[in-house]
Amino acid sequence: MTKEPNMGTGDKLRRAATLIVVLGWPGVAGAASTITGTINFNGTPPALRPIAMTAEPVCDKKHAGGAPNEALVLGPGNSMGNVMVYVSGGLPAGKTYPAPTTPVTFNQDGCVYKPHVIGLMAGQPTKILNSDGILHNIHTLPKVNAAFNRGQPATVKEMTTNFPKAEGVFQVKCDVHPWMQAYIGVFTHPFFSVTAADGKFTLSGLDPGTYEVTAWHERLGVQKATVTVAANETKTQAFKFAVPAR
Ligand SMILES: [Cu+2]
Repeated sequence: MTKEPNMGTGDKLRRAATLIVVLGWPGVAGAASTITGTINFNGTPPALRPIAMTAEPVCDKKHAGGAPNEALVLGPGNSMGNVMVYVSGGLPAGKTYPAPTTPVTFNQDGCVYKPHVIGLMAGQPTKILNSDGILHNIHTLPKVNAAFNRGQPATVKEMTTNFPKAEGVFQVKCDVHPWMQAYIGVFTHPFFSVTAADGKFTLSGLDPGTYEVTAWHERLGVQKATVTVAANETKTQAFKFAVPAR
């Protein structure tokens, strides 16, 4: 047994600092690589009709001219929104990533789920809001996690749940309003990103390594790429989706 003789706090701190410099700080130093890029639609996009909500006047009133169909959201140059981009392979074995305690929130507003595509971490609290003042029924259709199927009457503004297990993207629907659909992906790591209409995604804080990156779209399927990043490097990876040939 060794005892440190007469080691003051300052000495201990200096020694600890030296050890950190020498040994590195596992899990922090080195995890500074980034994969970024843009998702685009290739070809002539189909015209999607707005969603008719006349069956629910409260919601219909919130959408002058009909609610946009979010199954295909395009930006300038046919950049694509609502694509879930995530690391699907290659993370360091045994490394774990704590789930945030900050809840992910999704709202039912104008009989539309906001956001339409949601990425969250396993165990992360999830808040379900009802801004419509009418009955909705949230019904998740997972394969791994337990299904959540609960009515949310006008009086209940907020419910909370969580999805304890990692699972690829699954659908959420409303049993009252058949046009209401959203999609949830549950991850055990924070390397996922849902594109806005500008199609841009960023996966940052990665260790150097070779990763499989998946881009998922509700109608146009899945694209995969293999991307290698060195320490502190940023690599760009584009994805293009098209309507599959018949
Ligand atoms: Cu509803």
